[in-house]
Amino acid sequence: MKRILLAAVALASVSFSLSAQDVFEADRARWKETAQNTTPTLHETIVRPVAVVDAVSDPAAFQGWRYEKVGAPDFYDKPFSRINTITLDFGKHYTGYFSFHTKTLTNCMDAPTRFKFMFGEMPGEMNTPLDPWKGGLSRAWMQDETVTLTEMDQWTTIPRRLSFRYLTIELLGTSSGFEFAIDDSCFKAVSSAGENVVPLNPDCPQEIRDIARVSEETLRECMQTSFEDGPKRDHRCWSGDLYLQSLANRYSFRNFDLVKHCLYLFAAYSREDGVLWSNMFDFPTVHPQYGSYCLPYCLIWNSTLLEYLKDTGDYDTARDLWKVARTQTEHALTYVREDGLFDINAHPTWIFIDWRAGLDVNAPMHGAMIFALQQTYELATMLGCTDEVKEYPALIKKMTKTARKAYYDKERGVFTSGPDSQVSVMSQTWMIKAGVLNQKEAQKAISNALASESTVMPGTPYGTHYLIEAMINAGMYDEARAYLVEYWGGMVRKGADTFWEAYDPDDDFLSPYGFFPLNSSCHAWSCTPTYFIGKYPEIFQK
Ligand code: RAM
Repeated sequence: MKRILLAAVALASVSFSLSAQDVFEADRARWKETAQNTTPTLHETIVRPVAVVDAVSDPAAFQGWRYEKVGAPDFYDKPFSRINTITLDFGKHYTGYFSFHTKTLTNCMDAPTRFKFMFGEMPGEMNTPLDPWKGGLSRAWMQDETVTLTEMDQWTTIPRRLSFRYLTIELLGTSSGFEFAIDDSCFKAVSSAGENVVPLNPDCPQEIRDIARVSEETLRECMQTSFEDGPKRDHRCWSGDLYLQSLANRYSFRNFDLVKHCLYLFAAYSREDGVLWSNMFDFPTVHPQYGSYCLPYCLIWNSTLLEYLKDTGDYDTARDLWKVARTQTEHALTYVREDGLFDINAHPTWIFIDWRAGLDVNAPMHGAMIFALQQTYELATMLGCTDEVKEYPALIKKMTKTARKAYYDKERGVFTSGPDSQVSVMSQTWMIKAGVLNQKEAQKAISNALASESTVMPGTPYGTHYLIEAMINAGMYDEARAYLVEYWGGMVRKGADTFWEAYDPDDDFLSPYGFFPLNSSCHAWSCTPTYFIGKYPEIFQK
């Protein structure tokens, strides 16, 4: 990952020096203002713990741990030195700010009092020793905080925004001859989502309702001042996640201003050559993660703009941002060879398709490029500016032909990818999304890929989203429903309140970062059952 990012930084600096001029100079101030003006207000809700729980080590539980309720949270008048350590369950996932109040019970404090707070989304994350640190990302993402009070009888707020369901409070040190209580605690939960305005059919089965509810919770928690990828880790808007969130938003909160806000964030702060960064933060002030450039994410931004236009009919925005969309495909076309093959090595870049280790991205990226050309052409058609992209239809044809020639194994009825002819689900799904196969061939490709033990499976709900979509495109409706119920329903059965960033039904400890407690367990790209269930009621709600 680090190496990839360094390569991306190198590429970024090359492009900066090549493009002497800022291609969007005339637009940036206006775009920034629009991004600013569409920043949503966060709704605040005060919540309190609903139970005291005990951790139970249980090999049958997800990641080996579960919580058992042991009582009500009635510790507020008890001397905390006698409690010492307590775990509170807030009943569901929340994102926001934690405050607690201390009260002197007897005598007075003679030295500071120190606590350790550990906030977590999952029982396994809460109960796995974190040190010595083995994770591939910063240790500081973990939500353990040491707080030292030099005074009692006041409210204290932990400054950092938290994302959790469970909280363990441990007393690390206090003075003798004095007693105090934590006599109140509260959590200010924040989200910009509002209410779900798209109900399910009254006769929708319970297993689908459960999946829809968890999807909606996931999206709600990720809807902050931008569509964040995960409120626990990253705290920013990634273009790939944004696309899927915008689809799920259509069938739930229908907060299209937030989509507009995010589209403008990316546009306003794009690189000087007009290429989009992969992710954006909007606090404390708006900024991209400079150096993080991800080619498929640039392209998928075009699809988000197209879907936004279809949802809202906001032609002004689409016209305003059209040149950004065009820049993304034009830039990506510099990777396409004369013979129509997408060459991932044309320039150093990060091609993210799924977090599954070892996934070969040649074929999926080729499919993603064809799809991007189709979507950008569709956008141009809606905007009446196809003259600017008149070569795209011929290019799509050429790349489709090349896709079949270079990647389709007709004998086996699957796409293969890379020097080892790898068969992966992602190769099939992106080629099907790009329309490279007819329905019958698409059905065969998916069935063949899924039937083989050696097929590289997606390791995330992000990749799995595209598999469900490919199944629907291929007319495999029963299979799509069964897979969705098995995969997302599997998380629900394992105790999910919100859907997880990484999930493999056969490996509860899978992590893209080498250490599962780092995983985000409320992750934007996992919320798309809402989209499928809402868009295809005849498949999913019957
Ligand atoms: C991780 C996050 C995010 C994703 C990127 C590629 O940092 O999971 O959601 O979009 O990877």
